[in-house]
Amino acid sequence: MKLSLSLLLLLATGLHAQTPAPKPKARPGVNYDEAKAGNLPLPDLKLTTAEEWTTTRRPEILKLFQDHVFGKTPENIGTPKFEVTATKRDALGGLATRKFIHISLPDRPAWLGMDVMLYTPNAATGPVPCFVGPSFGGNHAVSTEKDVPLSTRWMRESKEKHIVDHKATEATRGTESSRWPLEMILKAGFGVATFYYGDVEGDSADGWKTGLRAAVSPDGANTVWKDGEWGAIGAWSWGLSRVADYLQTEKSVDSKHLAVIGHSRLGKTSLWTGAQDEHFGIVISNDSGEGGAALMRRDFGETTAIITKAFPHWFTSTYKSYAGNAAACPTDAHMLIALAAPRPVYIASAAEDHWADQKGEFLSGKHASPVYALFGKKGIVVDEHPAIDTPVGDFVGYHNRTGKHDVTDYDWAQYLQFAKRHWSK
Ligand code: GTR
Repeated sequence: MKLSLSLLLLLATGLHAQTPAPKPKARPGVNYDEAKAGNLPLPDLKLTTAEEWTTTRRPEILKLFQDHVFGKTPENIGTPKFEVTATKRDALGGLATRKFIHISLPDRPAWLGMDVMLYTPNAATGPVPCFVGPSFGGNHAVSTEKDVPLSTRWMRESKEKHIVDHKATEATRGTESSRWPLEMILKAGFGVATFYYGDVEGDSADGWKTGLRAAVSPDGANTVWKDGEWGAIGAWSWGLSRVADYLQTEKSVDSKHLAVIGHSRLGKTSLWTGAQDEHFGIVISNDSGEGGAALMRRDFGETTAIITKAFPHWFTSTYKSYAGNAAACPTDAHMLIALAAPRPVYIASAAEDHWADQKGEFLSGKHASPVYALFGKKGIVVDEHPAIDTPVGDFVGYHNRTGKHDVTDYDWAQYLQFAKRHWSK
């Protein structure tokens, strides 16, 4: 008894805070030395008043991200059509109602559309707040329910994930379920709407040719992408916004309380979605790293040069001109975070995920915080990168969780708490 009491005390006084930070594994050509990360001045947010921010500065910064990073989402894409294709009232052993919604563009038949899977808790007495996020593996990978249709779309080849000849197999069922703890989310009183990001377009250099971007471009698969035109992240973001559109019509969901969430490349997508679409009242970036929450002016882990070489299709073509020359780019990640303001935004890192530059992810939230102050809201008020497993911040939340690049129950526990805190105000 004595022992467990003192253990409890130790925990309460911050045993976690003493967890030593894991060391990064050396990688040729990649800097993991904090002393060499550099300290370039960030582009000035040029803050005056909340009103001026909303009417002038925010639109200016949004345009900078369109021109230099993600590209502009075309305005003439057409009106989406929403069809509820299946409803199951006793999903997950009676815990939830599960719906599938097919979203298509009748004027753009070359695009095959996207299949959204929506779970809402049956215990709810009214419309519920809802997390909206794309998945890497498809609805059948998010859910463990055997009657979820297996995605038939192109997927990135992966032995480990049982993707064979670029197709999902039965063995891929549930493989992403640890990242989507449905029971935990539903029991907390939230809904979940998700879809396979590859429904919008495949995540490969040529994915756009058979996806949304070719289908909506007059030149189709012959399009030559010009500077400032959208990349794959822009297309995936467009998909997220169409889910938000559908949810405006969904009675079981409180459409005023939607949180956009994404991990890694989909965390970059989540931030860009939150920046463009104010239907999302909370924006969550899980381990989004370079091109997401990590400051590009820091040379630590992945850099602009590395990401634009490996994944040029994610961004607008201009972005690669900042490879090795981040200082010339008129944006940095603190501005991407600030585009969510005054809406709450949460940034998560993982202690072993040095590739994503945890400190750079923290600093973007920290340096976005003055925008929240304009609105009389507190962002991140601590100055130092917090200890592992120590969430900080009010309207800008941040934590650096024990473990690797992933989404875990710990991450979700913080997101659920964060959403409850802000939405019960
Ligand atoms: C990596 C990429 C990261 C991150 C990650 C992911 O290969 O370098 O920027 O996006 O993929 O999405 O899993």
